[in-house]
Amino acid sequence: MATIRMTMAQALVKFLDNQYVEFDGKQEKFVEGIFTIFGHGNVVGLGQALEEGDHSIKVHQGRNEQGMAHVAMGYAKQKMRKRIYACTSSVGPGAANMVTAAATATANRIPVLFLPGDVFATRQPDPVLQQMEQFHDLTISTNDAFRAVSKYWDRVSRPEQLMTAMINAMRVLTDPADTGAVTIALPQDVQGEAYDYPDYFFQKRVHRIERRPATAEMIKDAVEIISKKKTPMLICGGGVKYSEAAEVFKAFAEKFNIPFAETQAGKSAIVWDHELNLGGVGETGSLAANTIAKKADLIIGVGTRYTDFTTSSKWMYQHPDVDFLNINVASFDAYKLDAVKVVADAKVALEAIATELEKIGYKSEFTTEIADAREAYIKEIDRVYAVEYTGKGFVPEIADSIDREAVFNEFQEITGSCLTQSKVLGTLNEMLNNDDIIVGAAGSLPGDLQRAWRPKGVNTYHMEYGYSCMGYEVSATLGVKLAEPEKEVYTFVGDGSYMMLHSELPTSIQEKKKINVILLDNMTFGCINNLQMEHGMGSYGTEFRFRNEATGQLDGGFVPVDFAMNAASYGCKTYTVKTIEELKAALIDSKKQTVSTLIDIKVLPKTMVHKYDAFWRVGNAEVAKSEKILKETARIKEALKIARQY
Ligand SMILES: Cc1ncc(C[n+]2csc(CCOP(=O)(O)OP(=O)(O)O)c2C)c(N)n1
Repeated sequence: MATIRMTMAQALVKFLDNQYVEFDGKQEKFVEGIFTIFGHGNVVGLGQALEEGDHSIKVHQGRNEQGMAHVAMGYAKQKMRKRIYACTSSVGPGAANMVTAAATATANRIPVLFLPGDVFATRQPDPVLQQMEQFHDLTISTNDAFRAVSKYWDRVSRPEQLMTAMINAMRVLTDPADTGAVTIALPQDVQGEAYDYPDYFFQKRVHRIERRPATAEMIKDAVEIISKKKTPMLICGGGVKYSEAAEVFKAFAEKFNIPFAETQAGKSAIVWDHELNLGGVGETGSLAANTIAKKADLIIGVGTRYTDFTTSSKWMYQHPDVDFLNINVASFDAYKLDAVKVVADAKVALEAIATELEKIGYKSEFTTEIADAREAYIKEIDRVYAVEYTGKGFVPEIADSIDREAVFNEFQEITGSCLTQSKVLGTLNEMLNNDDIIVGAAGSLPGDLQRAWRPKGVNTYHMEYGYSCMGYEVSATLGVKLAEPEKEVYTFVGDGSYMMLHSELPTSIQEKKKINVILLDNMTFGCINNLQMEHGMGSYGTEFRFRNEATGQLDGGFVPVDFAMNAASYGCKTYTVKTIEELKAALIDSKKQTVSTLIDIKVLPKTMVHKYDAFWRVGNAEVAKSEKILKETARIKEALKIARQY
């Protein structure tokens, strides 16, 4: 047996460089590169191996470990899970910083390889800098926190363990049903230890991403349930994108006259103006999708996790005889909502079901309902996209009953802007090019965008809404840009999320990869402010206000921030926008730039797109001094009578 003597870290790099995936006969290199922030836990081990060369793994420098892992996730998500980045950190805080990102990757089923440095396997110099020391168990390090958020977790305490660890890492990363965060903890001493690795460990490995077929029985069950139904509705989930099944999904919908709604992950698999496309569904659903959803007697969920936003906390699907048919490569998801299950790849399953349905000449019994719903929804989006602040008597789009005029006046005085969020989004939707990509994750924007954004190009809507992690937005946009360098990529981010984390904006300058940040500054954690006020609370702890010496509370004036100045300091071209004309001019100019740009748009709080006959279950107080809160709690209890229980 031929062997190669190298350190564990050198073997890891050589192995990663030889991994490929094959999907529909097409082979691609799997590991594009590695993001790193070096520290004593990885620099002289993995860092040395990377420096030595002899590999084609691109090495990037991050600014914050969570931020760089968001880049990695944005990249893999935009690459439809066919290519990844790894992320390496030092021991301790560097590793801990990546835990949130690992959870985000796992919740969204996106492959990211985490390689945190770890404390000494020998324990001889303990406690090393950044070692926690749990008195009751010395086998625990910070990296054990990844166990809770990883789909596969391992620690390489001896150099030869690397082989099983990495084979299993690849198994999970390339498995469409099981993928997510994979963590391989690398003790800092072991990284530099030598071993005679068998040369076959480094052979080119091609991991086939299989299209799992459905069994004949599953297809029979699916056809049987569909054939009994008159008004079915499809849900296009993220699985449609990852399986590259959009064309087959569209043909299926057309052939059997079945309208389809979208989840956040599935949106833009098919462009908005397809005549059967109802837009987003659920708590943040569109008028069309939420109207049809209530009348649907069968929900055919394709590649969806059925989060509470998609089901409106299991309240949305109200037809008395509604059933669910789930087509999903993961049996975990297929089993949700007591569905008829097709545990299979979306594309091959839809093709097989279509063949059988055609034989029996199936068609839904929808006549004009789909076109009517779409017409009303298009008119409604046109309306909200045109809403302007009219001063006294202005009815905010959100939470009609809440009078915020005093706040609006105060906001206007400080910022000089009375732009509404919905009109800003309308202008952006009109002005961005068809293949420009938008990226988002948390705040009011994902909801507004799912209700009203009209994607004109395929896979141009990139939303992380499985974990809705504030701080994903800007950094993931760099990942999307790395995945699609020819396209303009736009972050849609609130001021709260921007302030939480935008660490890889300077990295975009360093890498000379232009990204565009569209920042909507309402000086508020806006969506949470809406949430509390809609549920009977006051505005409490969610606006960015100075501490008021008189009251001792955070109810002083707004705390303004000049975000344009902030981004300019990194080298971005920036703009501050207070009118629609300024927004249009900034967008036109930003397209001409070669460096990253940031447009700081001051928008009135509470001028988002409101919800469309939806419900979201939150745990409201059953005991409260406020009558309003008790009324809301009663409303929730009433709504729960309709919600399905599992
Ligand atoms: C890391 C993280 N912390 C907290 C939350 C809870 N949360 C969701 S949205 C939000 C406020 C977002 O505010 P901003 O970015 O200003 O957007 P807006 O709602 O005003 O549009 C908060 C605190 C979260 N999703 N992620």
